[in-house]
Amino acid sequence: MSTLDEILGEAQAAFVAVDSLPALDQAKARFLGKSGLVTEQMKGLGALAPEERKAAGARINQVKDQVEALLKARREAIQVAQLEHQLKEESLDVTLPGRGEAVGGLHPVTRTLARIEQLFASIGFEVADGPEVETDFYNFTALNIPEDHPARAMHDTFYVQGGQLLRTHTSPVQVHYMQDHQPPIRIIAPGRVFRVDSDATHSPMFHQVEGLWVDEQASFANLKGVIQDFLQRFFERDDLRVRFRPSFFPFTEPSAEMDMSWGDGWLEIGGCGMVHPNVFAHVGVDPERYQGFAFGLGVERLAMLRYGVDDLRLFFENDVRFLKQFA
Ligand code: 2U9
Repeated sequence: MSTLDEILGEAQAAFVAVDSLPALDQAKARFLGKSGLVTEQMKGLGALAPEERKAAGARINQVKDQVEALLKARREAIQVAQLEHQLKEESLDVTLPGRGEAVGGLHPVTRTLARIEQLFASIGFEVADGPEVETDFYNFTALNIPEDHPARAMHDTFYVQGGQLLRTHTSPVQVHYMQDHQPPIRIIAPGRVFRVDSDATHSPMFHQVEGLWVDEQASFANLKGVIQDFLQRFFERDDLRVRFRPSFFPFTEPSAEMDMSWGDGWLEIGGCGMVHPNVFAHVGVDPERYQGFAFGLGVERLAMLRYGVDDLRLFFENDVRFLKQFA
């Protein structure tokens, strides 16, 4: 009898000593397994006298039931402890402060384009756009650029398969527009342009905004007024002045470089001129009835001057330390 009591005590101690279900199963085998301590007691019954067997068997079964009850209780206790541990590990403190929203911002070139569009819209210009992959006709021929002009060469223009090219200016937009619309025309054409050129002051992709005004009367004086109004408002300087220097472009005649006053000196800011009659002829506008002026501005250049950026490449490197200054 004392052996059975010892076995019960040992089982109790063994079950309390483990804290995982696999370890508990191992402990169970020591008592209830094929050669476990309780099972061995059962096997020993055969050696007893027949009259003793019944009472001894009943006693062993009683201990076996008690061992199983201890086992069940311990199993439940381990499961409860494991669940509590898991809940604690996975707990979520809903009172902690949030991480905050990472707010993006517009690229400085995008902001500059929006500002340009808004200022021209306020004086009646519509915004027009067109394809970036163009044909030779829209990018060159219609603009009176001769066959042997260097701009057409492979070292200046990106040609793509099928003989098309990446537009080198936004002028093709105005060509399309004049084919589709009758004067009066007042549009700006902002967008990306592409040239085989890359150094500190040239990027193979940059942005231009060109303007076109076609009507029965549209003079060089009107052109200068539009440009001066735009630049004064863009740079928020009422005293900003504009001067024209004679120049040459195939698509305008006469043509001029545009400078604006900047501190004590002058800065070149774009080009302009009266639309060449050959250009009108290519798009079916009567040059005897209509006249027009056109201009072109570099968007990155305007952005650099407005924000005080000294290297063009900063706009295209996507360094967030640079970009977040404009957010
Ligand atoms: C049509 C007729 C005429 C657009 C013009 C310029 C002069 C010019 C440069 C400014 C800086 C390009 O980005 S830049 O390097 N542009 O100097 N652009 S006149 O003339 C046109 C356009 C379309 C149908």
